[in-house]
Order: sequence, then structure tokens, then C-alpha cells
Amino acid sequence: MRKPIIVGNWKMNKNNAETEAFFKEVDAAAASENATYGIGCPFTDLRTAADNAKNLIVAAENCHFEDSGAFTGEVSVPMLEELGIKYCIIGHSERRQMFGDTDETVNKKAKRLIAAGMTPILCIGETEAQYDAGETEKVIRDQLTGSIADLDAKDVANMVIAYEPIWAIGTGKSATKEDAQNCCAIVRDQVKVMYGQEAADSVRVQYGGSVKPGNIVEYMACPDIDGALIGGASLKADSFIEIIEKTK
Ligand code: G2H
Repeated sequence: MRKPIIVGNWKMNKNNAETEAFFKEVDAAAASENATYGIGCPFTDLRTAADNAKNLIVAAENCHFEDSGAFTGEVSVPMLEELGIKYCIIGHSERRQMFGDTDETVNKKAKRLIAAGMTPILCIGETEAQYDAGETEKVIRDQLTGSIADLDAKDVANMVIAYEPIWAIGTGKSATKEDAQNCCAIVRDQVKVMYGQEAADSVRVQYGGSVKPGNIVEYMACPDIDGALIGGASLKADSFIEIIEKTK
């Protein structure tokens, strides 16, 4: 019932020539009725990505919630719309930890994206210290309480929420499939608490954190995991194609 969605997150990697080469190599493999595949890339690569994407969806990695103004270095939602971008990653832990994103600003970004008819890919997840202290469930519920506050249930139903334990990001230490399933089920339950059963049944929940060709299948087999947000393993065309082929 929920269409899986697997999205690469290039972070601050690749120039335009590399983007064009990747999309030319990977796009045909991403043709699928059963799942959606895409790439989140730096702002400077978005036009090239969009020009070379027939099957892959293209996502920005951030946006500002205001439309214009004195916000040096920021990019607004209308600027993304102009490029035909339909998805945007918001609240990634790297942005929360290094660039001051909070549940409140992530919530504002989600609202602005939804108003534009775009799909937020909203990231949450606990730190290693919180995990060790047994606070994971509380952190997930608290982050969602702030990040998806005051939205319409129908809009929440169409969102993507990425659960990414921070201790598993780029470390090679991926969560066990049991832990990932359990946390994605908590995400879905919190959506149910806030917006009801229908939104909970429809929202797509991704797992992220050292996902690669060797572990994607076991994550995708979990009932509450509808996809993945993939960093390192999305940078090489052959590894991303392998992930696509294993999940089509
Ligand atoms: C988590 C993930 C992509 P990686 O940040 O969002 O990166 O797969 O490299 O752990």
C-alpha cells in the first residue's frame, strides 16, 4: 500500500560534470512501478540533476522557510520550485548539529514546502549518548512533536520521515534490523498519536545510517520501513544501481 522510496543523500559531494555522469549511468535503472528512487544533491547540482532525470526524483538537501530577504547563503522554496524540484531533505542531523536547525525551524521548513506542493523528507534521530542512556523513544517522539506540529493530517500522510540514528551515520555501524524496525514503528505510532491512523498508515518512514547494497534488503523487509536515506553508498553509480536492483 505504501510505495517504497529510496533516496541518496550526496551531502557536500559532486560537481556538475560528476552529477551529469551519475544520472546518465543510473537513471534508466531507476524506472520502476513499484518503488521511487531519487538523489538529494547540492544546490549547485540541482539543475543538472533535473535535466538528466527521467526516472530518478531530485531532492534538495535543505531550504529556508522564508521566500526571500536578508538570509545570506540560504535558498528559498520558490527558488527550488523554479528548478522543478519536488522533494527536499530537512532537519538532517548534520544540519541540526552543525548549522543550528531545530525542531522549530524544521517545522517551518516543512510547512513552507507543503504549501508549495513539495514533499519534505524530514530527518530525526538520537545521538549515541541518548541511545546508550535508553532515551531513543523519547527523543524520537519529542523531535516529531516539534518537527511535524500544526500540519494537516493529509499532508503528513504524504510526507517522508527518515529515522537516522546519529551514531550510525557514515560510521559503518548500522542499526540492527530489529532496532531500525522498532524505531520506525515508534515514528509511525507518534504520527498516529498526532494525526490519526490514516496518516500513520500512509506516511513513508525511511531508515538511514550506513545503508549499503549488503544490508538494504533486510531493512526493506521490515514492516514499518518503507525506504532508506543513503549517504556514502549513493555516491558511486554501481553501488546505487545495486541497491535499486535489489529493491525493485
Ligand atoms: C545518514 C546517511 C544519509 P550514510 O546521514 O542520510 O549517510 O549512509 O553515509 O550513513
